[in-house]
Amino acid sequence: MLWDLYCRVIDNYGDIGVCWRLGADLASRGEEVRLWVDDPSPLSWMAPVVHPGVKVLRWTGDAPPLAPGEVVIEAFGCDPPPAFVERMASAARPPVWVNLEYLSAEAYVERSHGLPSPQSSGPGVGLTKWFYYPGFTPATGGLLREPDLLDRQRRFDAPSWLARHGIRPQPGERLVSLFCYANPAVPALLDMLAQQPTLLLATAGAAATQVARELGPTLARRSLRAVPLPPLTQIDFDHLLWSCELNFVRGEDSFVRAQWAAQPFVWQIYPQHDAAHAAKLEAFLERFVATFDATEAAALRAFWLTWNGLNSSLPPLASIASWRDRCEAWRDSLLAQDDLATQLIRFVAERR
Ligand code: TRH
Repeated sequence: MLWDLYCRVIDNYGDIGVCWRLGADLASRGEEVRLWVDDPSPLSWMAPVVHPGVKVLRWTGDAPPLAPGEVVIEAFGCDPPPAFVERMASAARPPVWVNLEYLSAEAYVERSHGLPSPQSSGPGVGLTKWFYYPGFTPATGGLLREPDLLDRQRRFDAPSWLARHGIRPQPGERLVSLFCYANPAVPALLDMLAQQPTLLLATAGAAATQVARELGPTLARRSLRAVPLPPLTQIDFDHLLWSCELNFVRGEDSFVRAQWAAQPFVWQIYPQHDAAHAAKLEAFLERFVATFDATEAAALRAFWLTWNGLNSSLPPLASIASWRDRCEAWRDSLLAQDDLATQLIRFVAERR
C-alpha cells in the first residue's frame, strides 16, 4: 500500500525521529511511504542514507496536489494540509486515516487505543480518523521494533565500533551515555560518576554543552573523563546505547531504544509546563519497577525523579544491583508483543 506519513518537527528530534523510523520500518516490509515533513533537515545527520521505499517530501503550504495513498498517518496530531484532507474525503475509496499518538504508559492509553473519531465538520467531513496509541501492553498499539533489531544487536561488536569512532575506554572505565535536555541535576550526576573510573559519552547539543560547562576545558574531574560526540545517525545512536552500561535518554524514541538496548537507563521526560510529565513518568515507573525488590525500586524511583527535577538527591547507583537483570527481563517482556509496524499494518487492513 501507499502510505502518506505527515510529520511536523516541533522543537526537538523525536517527531522526525519516530516518523523516519516508522517510515523506514514500513518500507522494509514492502510498503511504499511518502514522508511529508515541514523541516527535513535533521534527517541529514539522523538518516543520511536514503531508504529506497521512503520518499521524503517537504511539507509546505502549497503541497503538490497528489492523490492520497491508501493510508494517511497523521503523527502526533499535526493536522495534514486541508486541501489534502479534502482530497482524502472525495477519493473514490477514502484512505484509512490514523492519528499516531505520543507514547505513554498511562492507563488512559489502553482505553483510547483504536477508537474512531468520525469527522462531522471541516475538510475531512464524512471521514473517520482512528486513534492509534503506542504502548507497553497488549491492549495498546505496541512499540517500534525493526524485524532485524535483535539479530543486529547480537552481532554487534562494541569495542570495534568504539574504536572506529575514536572512543578508547581505559581498562576498568565504565561507559555511560548522556542524552538530555537542560538538566539542573547534571553537576550532581558528574560528581557521582567521578567517584569511579568513568568515560562519559555526551551527545551533541544540550548534553555536551552542559558537560563542557561543568567540567571545563579538561573535560575531566577525578576519575571521570568526558567525550563530546558529533551528531550520530539513528543507527549509530543505537550502537552507542548498546556499547554503554548506563544510558541517559530523553523524549520518546531514544527512551524506547534504551529499553531495546536492555542496559540500565534513566529517562528525562519531555518537560511540560503543567507538570503533566510527572504523571507520565510515574505511570511508566510503576510498570517498570514492579519486578524490582522494594529497596531497589525505591532507589531507582528516587534517581529518576531527581533526574526529572521531582526529587532532591541522586541515590548511589550501586544501590540498584539487579538493574541490568531487570532491564533484560523488561525487554524480554516487551518482545512478547507484536511490534508497532506489524500491528499498524493489521489495524489498517482491518479498516480498509
Ligand atoms: O529529541 P527528543 O527530545 O524528541 C522529543 C520527544 O520525541 C517528545 O516526545 C516530543 O514531544 C518532543 O520531541 C517534541 O527525544 P527523542 O524522542 O529521543 O528523539 C531524538 C531522536 O534523535 C531519536 O530518534 C534518536 C535521534 N538521535 C540521533 O539519531 N543521533 C544522535 O546523535 C542523537 C543524540 C539522537
